[in-house]
Amino acid sequence: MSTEAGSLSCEGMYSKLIDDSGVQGEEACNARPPVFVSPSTAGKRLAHHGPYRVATACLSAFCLILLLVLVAISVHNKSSAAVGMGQNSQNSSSSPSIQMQKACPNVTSLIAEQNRLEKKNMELVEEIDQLKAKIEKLEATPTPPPVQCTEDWLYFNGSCYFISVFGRSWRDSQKYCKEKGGHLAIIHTAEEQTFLWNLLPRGHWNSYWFGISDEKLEGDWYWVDGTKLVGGFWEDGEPNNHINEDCGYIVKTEVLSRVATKSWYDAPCYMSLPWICEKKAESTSS
Ligand SMILES: [Ca+2]
Ligand SMILES: [Ca+2]
Repeated sequence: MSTEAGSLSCEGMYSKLIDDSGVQGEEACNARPPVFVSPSTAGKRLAHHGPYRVATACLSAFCLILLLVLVAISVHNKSSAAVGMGQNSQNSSSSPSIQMQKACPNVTSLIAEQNRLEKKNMELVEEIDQLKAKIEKLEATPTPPPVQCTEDWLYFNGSCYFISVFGRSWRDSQKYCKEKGGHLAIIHTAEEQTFLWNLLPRGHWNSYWFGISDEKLEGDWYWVDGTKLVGGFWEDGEPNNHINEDCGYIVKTEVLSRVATKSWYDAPCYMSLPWICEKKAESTSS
């Protein structure tokens, strides 16, 4: 009985020693007489110390969780910073090269365009110089006064020409032209010959006196201004003086193969033919 009572006393005491120092357990059990602690008293003591323990445990757990959260945030921030720095460093290292790669084609095309524009500019400068030289040459050349022809007279290269629609003898034709201030046409160039030829209408044998004759000496053809004929635009086989033909005329037929530079014939001067007058074009300033 005494042993069981001692055990019970020690159990009650151990319950008490949970709150007190554990060192005192054995000594108290051996040195002091066993003291009975009622369950109500022990419950009061436990109720008195329990909330502190729970609060301490909760506070510790909370602190631990908070510490873990802080550590996690710190680690995350460091990782993000490291990644950001890595990206920045990568961007900073790759951006110039990428930009260079993108910029290089543009630079090449710009250089090519610049070269093209410089070449074009040189051509334009050269053209401007040529135009300036032409302008200086034109300004140095005296401008002929403007000329005009009276009604029914047509202008070509400083002369006015009249083509009649009725016929007269060669001599009367020359008289008509002199009365108008001119003479029968004197034709020195192929251009002048072609100009007059183009004015003439086509016909079976359309014939027009012009200012040439060999009345003074057969075979020696002279213009009405007294100058000797050089060359001429005779048809093949003309002049042939076939029936004492001493005056020259131009023929334009309907044969399209005929040409202006082979259209002169000689005929008797008394024949009645239309004629071509020529006179110097008048200046409008006079
Ligand atoms: Ca003749
Ligand atoms: Ca003839």
